[in-house]
Amino acid sequence: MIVSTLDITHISCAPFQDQRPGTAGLRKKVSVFSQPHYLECFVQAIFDTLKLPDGSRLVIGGDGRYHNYDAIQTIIRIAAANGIREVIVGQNGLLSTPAASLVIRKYSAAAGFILTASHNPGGPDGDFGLKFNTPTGGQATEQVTEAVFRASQQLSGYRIASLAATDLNRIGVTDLCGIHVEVIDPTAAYATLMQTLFDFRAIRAWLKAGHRIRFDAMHGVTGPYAHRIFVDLLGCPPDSVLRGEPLPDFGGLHPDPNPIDAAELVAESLRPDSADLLAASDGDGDRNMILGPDFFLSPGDSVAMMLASLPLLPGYRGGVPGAARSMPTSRALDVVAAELGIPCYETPTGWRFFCNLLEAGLIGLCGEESFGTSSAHVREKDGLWAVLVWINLLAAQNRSLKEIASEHWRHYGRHHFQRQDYFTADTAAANALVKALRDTLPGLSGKKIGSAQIETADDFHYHDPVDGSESAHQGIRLVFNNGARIVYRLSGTGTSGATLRVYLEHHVRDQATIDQASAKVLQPLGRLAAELARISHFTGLDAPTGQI
Ligand code: VG1
Ligand code: CO
Repeated sequence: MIVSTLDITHISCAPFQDQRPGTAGLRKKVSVFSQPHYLECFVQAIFDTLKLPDGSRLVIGGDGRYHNYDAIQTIIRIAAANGIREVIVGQNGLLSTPAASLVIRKYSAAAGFILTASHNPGGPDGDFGLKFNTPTGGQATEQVTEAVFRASQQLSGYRIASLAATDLNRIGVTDLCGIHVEVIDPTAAYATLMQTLFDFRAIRAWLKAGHRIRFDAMHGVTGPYAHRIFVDLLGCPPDSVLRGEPLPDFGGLHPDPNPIDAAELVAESLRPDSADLLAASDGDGDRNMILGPDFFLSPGDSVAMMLASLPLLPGYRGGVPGAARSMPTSRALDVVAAELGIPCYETPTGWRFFCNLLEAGLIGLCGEESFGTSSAHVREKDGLWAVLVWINLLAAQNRSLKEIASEHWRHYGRHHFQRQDYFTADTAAANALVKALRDTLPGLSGKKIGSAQIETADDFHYHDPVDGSESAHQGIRLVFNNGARIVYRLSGTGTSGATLRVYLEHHVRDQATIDQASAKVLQPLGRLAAELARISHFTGLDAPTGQI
């Protein structure tokens, strides 16, 4: 009998100094990630930090972007050299971010690697990314990613096993020199879970009655999931799924579900024959955009309205113990939570901050303004889950999305919300702006501006109620006494330059202002935000470079 043993080589190389993970993993241009030793070193730094026991099980999958396939082969080789003995990987290297979270939990894996730069463009000139998740299925905490960064800066090399390439296209089990590699159907466990959370029978009946949905997968990872769930299980016609084939360059598009990058879907929603629900998801399937006929549902409203209607969904009949939103997300959720008498937590931007709260059972629903929503069913935000929530809510209530929203606003008031982005190639200028703004905070507190007064002016500091960890400088908040709020922070997901995000919000209760367009209501606040931060002075920009 021939027993093949693992052939492990130690490769020496100089450490990289730029491997600090951002809001959600390490994101760099493909050209950076694919340079010799770069990915290998980052993965080695993760193993050095996590110190997983020998024989551990690992989950690997990605959004299918350029470099996905090769990177998976490299990660398997480094993992094998670092004691991993079982690898679970999605067929064709695909796993949506929420499905990966689920698979990690289901298979009790010691860790998971998710290869994605989310909504960032792909292809040889695009972006690549890698994030790693813990056995809970959630992203590693800020403390762990910082420890990985420190380890990466001191690395003297990495260990790699010589293994034949794994055939990722065929579902099944292979033994590679004692490493058990299982290629799984990426949609199976996820589709099964969704059927336990939602009333598929009611949705099928609603669809049979002539209602229609349109889902734009934007050539990201959700295409196969959408086909399985919407077409195979719910009986929607196949053309309900647009751009359903995952492509390495996302067809040259930004796989970002927002009204600008998914403009085609918005145009469809304005046509007289619009579907009843139109939705899109991003490259890795954790974001969602929800539209109805002639109606755009803002993400902050979406999570608030979900909380108000949760008991209509089979998986959530008993409600949730609490809810949470990232700090810049509109406070629409707080108003609903207050009425329900449950706590609403405010966390820094990035899904990883929700994970402790979810794991401790303190919350059961959470969301971000950046088109992210999810519940305790996984430890990542979940695009298709959010779409199913809305399809189920429409089927259960037999009212249009617009009608549901109008009624919600009549009861709770409306939180007009907008995010303005200012991109500058000059990172130093963006940092100087934030520093100057921080320095003006003491003088802004209590300041009268027109008929309103600034009640709070601070730099958001988070104290995690579960593990007691502290996260400082998470965004500058100006809270006014008239229901308005301005938040400023720098993006942590870009791969070049800097993006200043300015979040504008105004809670209004009178029907006339409720009915106005958010862009109009928030125009004066946007001007004020630009003035207070002296955006033009620091960046030379007189208007946002992007607006959602
Ligand atoms: C952005 C969003 C944030 C989101 C993050 C990851 O981060 O603002 O809310 O969690 O992207 O989303 P930033 O630092 O650029 O503002 V995804 O879909 O990339 O995993
Ligand atoms: Co994403």
